[in-house]
Amino acid sequence: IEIQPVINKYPKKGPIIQYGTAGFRTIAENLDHIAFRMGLLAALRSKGKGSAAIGLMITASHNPEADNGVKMIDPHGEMLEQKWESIATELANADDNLVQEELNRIVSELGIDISKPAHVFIGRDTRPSSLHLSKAAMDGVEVLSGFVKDHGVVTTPMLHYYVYSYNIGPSNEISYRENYLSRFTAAFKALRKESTKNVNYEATIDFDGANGVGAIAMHEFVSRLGNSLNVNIYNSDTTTKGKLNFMCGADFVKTNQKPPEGFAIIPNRRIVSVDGDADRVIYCYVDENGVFHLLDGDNIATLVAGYLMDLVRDSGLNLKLGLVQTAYANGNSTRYISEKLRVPVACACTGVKHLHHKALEYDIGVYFEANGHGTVLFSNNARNLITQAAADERLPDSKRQMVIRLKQLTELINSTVGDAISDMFLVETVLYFRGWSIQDWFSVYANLPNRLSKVTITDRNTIKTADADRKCTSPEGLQEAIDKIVKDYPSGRSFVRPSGTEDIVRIYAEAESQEAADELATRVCRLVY
Ligand code: NG1
Ligand code: ZN
Repeated sequence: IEIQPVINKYPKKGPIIQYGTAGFRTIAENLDHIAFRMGLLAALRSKGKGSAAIGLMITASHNPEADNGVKMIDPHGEMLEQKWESIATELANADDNLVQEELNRIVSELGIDISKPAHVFIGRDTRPSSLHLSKAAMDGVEVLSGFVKDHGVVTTPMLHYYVYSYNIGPSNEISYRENYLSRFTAAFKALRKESTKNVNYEATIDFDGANGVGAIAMHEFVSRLGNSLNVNIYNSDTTTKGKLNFMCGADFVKTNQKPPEGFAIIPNRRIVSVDGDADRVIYCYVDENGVFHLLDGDNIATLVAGYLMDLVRDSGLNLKLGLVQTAYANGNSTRYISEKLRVPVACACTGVKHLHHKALEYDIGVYFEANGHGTVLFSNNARNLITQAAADERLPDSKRQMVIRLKQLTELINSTVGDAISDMFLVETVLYFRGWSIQDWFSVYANLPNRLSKVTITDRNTIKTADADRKCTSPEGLQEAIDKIVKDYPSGRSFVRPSGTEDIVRIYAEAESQEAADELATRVCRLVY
């Protein structure tokens, strides 16, 4: 295949770039050649995977509007296999005249039959640069004679779900979009048919769409929800330049510990914020005294895992349930869920692929990052047991009802990847059955005050970690120095790690007061400089 003329259309630009936790991510101007080359690579991956569909998502998620990114989705709708991350990095950084050679090398080393058809699904967020980058990606696929299905503007989890749907079986008549929207609304409505003691629960939320694709998707959901949930959609301006993720959205709310701007806040009303590609969700509210309260991924994880634990127990099914968190999970959430609710907790390295992997070890694996990215996985064993029990007429009614609820929850959850909207439906469902207001949910445990800081150093890769990011193994002596400082703070905890998505080092600290957490973070930051 002679593709040099097309390669030359997308000359390499910018500094060396790595396929990080969330794919390639940088300022949009430097991504043309990356998008094109990822098109090439996705085509090869599809050919090597028996022509299964591979996804390419153009997004920079919660990052500023001027950034963009490219992320590859594997056949089951999961993140790209680790080994391919370095293949992607090499291809992305190859000089223009060496790209062809690099492709040949990948083909021969991996024994890919390039005569096989390739299928690549492409999706993009609402960023002004996304359309152009998605076209570059399509060019890459097509130059290797692959078939492109352009899904246009979609949330990241929608594209993951489409890839998965295509690859699990014969695609049905209705469109991917309709299939996605109707599956989750149907499950949500079915769960609402059961009456509950929903004493404090009110079925109204204010939705903050971050002025991104989440707002578009939510509009489509709302037209199907009927009166099962009243969703007021705000921050849904996806066309005015500069508005995406600006002063709103899940990352803004979580990082600044402030409610989103863009609409009038009603005391004690649940506010649901998603990020720029709608794979993260954060809840918050402002109480009658004007005090802001955050309910982040840890609160969602404990809410969901605690509820699923009850359902498993009440249904009598023998299923092993566990929660996977990262080092960024608030220490009090871990204590609450493991000591009070007796749910086993595991800690994984930062980045959902690590959490996802760990969660596969359970029959029901709940995983969430504190920033609101997560989902629930059900093993095949769990799905089979639940389906069998749901059809078992000898089960007493009380148990059977819980089994059926579990089954409906398996349909409500997008297990391919964290999905802000599916997660929101899940939270709303649990609150509904618990009969809880957002204050009830908030008062279950109190987060330890914390601070997440960042510093820029010459080479962040000099910092190496172990024990799921909780211990620093390099540079020598750093961990001992951190330990020594942490001793000064009751309930103190702090760790540092190089970011996988930005050229910075992150410093996390928690302690009994905000002042103490801030001071601890500052002192550890000084060690890193
Ligand atoms: P990095 O930049 O590696 O810390 C951030 C988030 C991750 C994950 C990725 C992907 C924090 C502290 N880190 O990773 O949890 O979501 O982005 O988006 O929130
Ligand atoms: Zn995101």
